[in-house]
Amino acid sequence: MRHFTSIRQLGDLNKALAAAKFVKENPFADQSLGKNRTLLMVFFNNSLRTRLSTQKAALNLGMNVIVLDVNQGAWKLETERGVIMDGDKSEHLLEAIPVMGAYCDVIGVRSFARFEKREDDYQEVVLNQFIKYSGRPVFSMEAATRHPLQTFADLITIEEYRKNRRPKVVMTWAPHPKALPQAVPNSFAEGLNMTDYDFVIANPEGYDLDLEFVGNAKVMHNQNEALKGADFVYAKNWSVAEPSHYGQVLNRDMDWTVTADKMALTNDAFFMHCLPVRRNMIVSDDVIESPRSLVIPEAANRVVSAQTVLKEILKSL
Ligand code: AN0
Ligand code: CP
Repeated sequence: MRHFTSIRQLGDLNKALAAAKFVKENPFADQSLGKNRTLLMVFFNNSLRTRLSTQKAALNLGMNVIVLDVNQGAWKLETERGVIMDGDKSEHLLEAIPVMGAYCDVIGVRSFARFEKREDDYQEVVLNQFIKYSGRPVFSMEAATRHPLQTFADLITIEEYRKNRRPKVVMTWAPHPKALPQAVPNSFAEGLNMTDYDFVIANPEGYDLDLEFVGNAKVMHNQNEALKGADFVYAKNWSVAEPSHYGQVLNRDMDWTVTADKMALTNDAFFMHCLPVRRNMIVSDDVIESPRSLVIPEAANRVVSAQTVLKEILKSL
């Protein structure tokens, strides 16, 4: 594997889960693989988990790590070609990317949806420029439409906790005060479509995800119905995906918050969320603090997912 921008690039999911299990049980088995190799992590947006877990994963593989927060201390970057640069942006991404590539062997990029033009977001303009101009393997640390390292960690977590071969997994929309990208739910749906689990997406009318990601999932607009018999409840907010209201917040219905009453409808389900989460908007205090909440082991598995992917990329160098 050279670039990693979608969970589909893992290929055979069972093999990838087995590789992840090996990495989790033997975190220092490949300490020489990354010797004298440098990872550059470029953040256009904030991060806690991705920043720390990916750095830890790289250190476990013996790599050196450089982190660049583009909005803190670097030059403001223009991303559009053809613009007369007479504004506040001092440097163009088209120079900055190959320069970054000159200082490292592998690049991780976090660049969220900007909600300016849906086309630009859904064509992953920024991430693809890194692939085209850096000359290095590039992996996504959450881009405009996908968050594959998160999805891989989610799939590893479900694999560890599932009690039956075909668990019912319900991804439910939940309210949030600000517009959030569709990257996490798109990517989770893409990943669940690689399994044969019973996969249901629950969201209010107007919040359906792009069909490219929904795949074979059953989409329901009644959360209570969807939750019945669930083994895993995966909560997430996202803004409107459809072109006519792209990136807007049309619904803040607190009846979609995942509470103990909602969890009582399930088959004693585990609760999952990628974090960061707003308590008592997305999920109530008692649910996230309950013994059925997997949010901490799920976050811990981010090291495993990043290390498994980085290991494959290093092997391709
Ligand atoms: C981001 C999102 O929803 O995509 C990152 C999640 C990993 N969340 C926020 O911006 C709060
Ligand atoms: N889940 C996740 O990617 O968290 P961060 O935004 O803190 O990296």
